[in-house]
Amino acid sequence: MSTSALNLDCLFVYSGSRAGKKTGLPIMPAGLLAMAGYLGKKGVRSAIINLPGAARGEFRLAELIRERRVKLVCIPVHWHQQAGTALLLAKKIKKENPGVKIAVGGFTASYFAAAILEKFRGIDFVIRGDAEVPLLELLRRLKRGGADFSAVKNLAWRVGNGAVLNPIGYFAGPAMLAGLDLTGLNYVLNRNATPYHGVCFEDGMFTYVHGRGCADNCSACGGGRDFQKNFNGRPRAAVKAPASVAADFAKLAARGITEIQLPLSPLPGDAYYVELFRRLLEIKLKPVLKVELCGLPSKNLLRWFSRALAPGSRITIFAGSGSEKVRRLNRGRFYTNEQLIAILRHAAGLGINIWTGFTSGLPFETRRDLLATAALMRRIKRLFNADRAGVYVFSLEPGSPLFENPGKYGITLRRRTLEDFLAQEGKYDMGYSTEHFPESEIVRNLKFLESVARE
Ligand code: B12
Ligand code: SF4
Repeated sequence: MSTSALNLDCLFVYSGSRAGKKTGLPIMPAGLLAMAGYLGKKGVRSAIINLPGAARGEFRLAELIRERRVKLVCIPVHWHQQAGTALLLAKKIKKENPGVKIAVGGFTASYFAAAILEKFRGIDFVIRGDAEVPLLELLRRLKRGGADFSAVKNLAWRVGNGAVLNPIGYFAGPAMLAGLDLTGLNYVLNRNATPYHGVCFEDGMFTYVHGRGCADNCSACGGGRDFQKNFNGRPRAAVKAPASVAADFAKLAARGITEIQLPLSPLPGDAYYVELFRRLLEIKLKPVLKVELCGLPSKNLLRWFSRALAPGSRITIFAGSGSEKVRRLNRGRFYTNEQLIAILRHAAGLGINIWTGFTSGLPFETRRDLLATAALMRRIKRLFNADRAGVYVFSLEPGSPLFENPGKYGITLRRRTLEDFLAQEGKYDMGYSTEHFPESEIVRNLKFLESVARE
C-alpha cells in the first residue's frame, strides 16, 4: 500500500549517528519494520524514514509532520553510539512542531528510560523493551485524547517533573514473532530503500533478525540474558519458526533481495539452523546467507550449510580472545582453539568461508593473552591463506554484565551515566580500564591486533 498522500498516525525516523552526514551507523533497527508492519495490520498508518540513507534534501521533516498530521514521532535511541544524534533530532522536531508527541525506544532508551525523561523535556514517552503492542496501545490512547497512560505496558512517561515507569508486561514470544513479517518494508519512504550500506542493509545484505534475546550472558555484551531480563523485560530468548523464516526469505527473493545476513545467534546448538536449511531446500530457495555465530558450528551444520545455500554464503564466528582462559571467563559458548581450527579446516574442505572475529580489552586479559590472540590470528591466516581473522572493537555497552558488576570482572568504569555515553567520541573511546590494562593500552592493543589482521 502506498502511504504517500495519507495522514500518518505514527512516523518512525532513524537518525544514524551524526545528523546531516551519510556516514555513521546507517542501518536502522530491524524492529522498525516489525512495528510498522504490525501497526499496519491493526489499521494504524505509519511510515519509516532512514535519514542517513536519504538523498540530500529528500525529506523536509517539519513540513511532512505538519502536512500529514503526524500524531507521534518515534525515534530509535537503540545503539548508544547514535543516542546523542537521536536525542538532538527529537529536540529539533519538537521545536519545529511543538504539537507533535515524541516517543523513543530501543536498547539504550530502555536502559536509561528515567534519565531520558528527566533530562530531555521534548521527549514525551519511552517504550522499554519490545514495543509492538505498547505502541499500538499508546497510539489508541493518544487518538482518544487521553492523558492517563498508566495502563500502557512497557511505557515510561512524565508526570509533573518525575518519570513514571509502567511495568513491562509485553515481550514478543514465538507466536507473536510468527505473525511479524516484512510488510513493514512497504512503509519505508526512502526513495532508495536498498543501498549497499544502510536502511536495513549491511554490505549489500539484508539484515534479517530471526529472533529476540539470547540464552547466554557474555561479559561485554549489552544484549545478553540478564540485560534482556532486567531492562527489556524479556524472560527468555525467542526465535521465529524456521518455516516462517524461510517464507520471509521467499518474499525477500520476490523483491529481488537474495543476499541475507542472520546477525543474531540467540540459542546455543545447531538444531535451529539445520531446520532452517532443511526448509529452504524444501521450498527450493537458495539465498546467499551470512550466518553470524557466537558459538562453534558442528560438522552437521556445515554439511547442511553447503547443501542448502548459494555460493558466496559464509559464516562468521566471534571467538573474542585467542586465549582459552580469557574465552572461558568471558564468553557463554566455550570451545578450545584446537576445536576452532578443526572446524575451520572442515569448512575449508567443504568450500565454506568462515571469518573469525577477535578483540582485546576483555576482563582478565594479560599481555600474554593478547599475544596468544595475535598468534591464533596469524595461525588462522597462515593455514587458510586468506583474510579470515578480523578485529572487533567492543566499547562499553550499557547493561552488559561487566557494566553492571565491574568489581566481579576487575573493571574500572569511566563511563556510567547517560551523559557519559552521550559525550563519547569515536570508535576507540573505550570508557573503561581492566586490572591489567589502562584504557590507552587497550586501544594500543586493539590497533596492534588490527595491524596483525592486515599483515
Ligand atoms: C542484530 C544485531 C545487529 C544487526 C542489526 C540489524 C538491524 N537492522 O537491526 C547489525 C549486525 C547490523 C548490528 C550492528 C550494530 N550493533 Co548490534 N546487535 C544485534 C543483536 C545481535 C540483536 C538485536 C536484536 O535482537 N534485535 C531484534 C529486533 C527485531 O529488535 P529491535 O530492532 O531491537 O527493535 C525492538 C526493540 O528494541 C524496540 N525498539 C527499537 N527501536 C525502537 C524505536 C522506538 C521509537 C520504539 C518505540 C521501540 C524501538 O522495539 C522493537 C520491536 O519490538 C544485539 C545483541 C543481542 N543479542 O541482543 C546486538 C546489539 C544490539 N548491537 C550492538 C551494537 C553496539 C551494534 C553496533 C553499533 C556495532 C558497531 N560498533 O558498529 C552496530 C550498529 C550498526 C548500524 N546501526 O549501522 C549492541 C548495542 C548496545 C547498546 N545499548 O548500544 C548489542 C546489544 C550487542 C553488544 N555489542 O552489546 N547489530
Ligand atoms: S555475545 Fe552472543 S552469545 Fe554472548 S550474550 Fe551476546 S548475543 Fe548472546
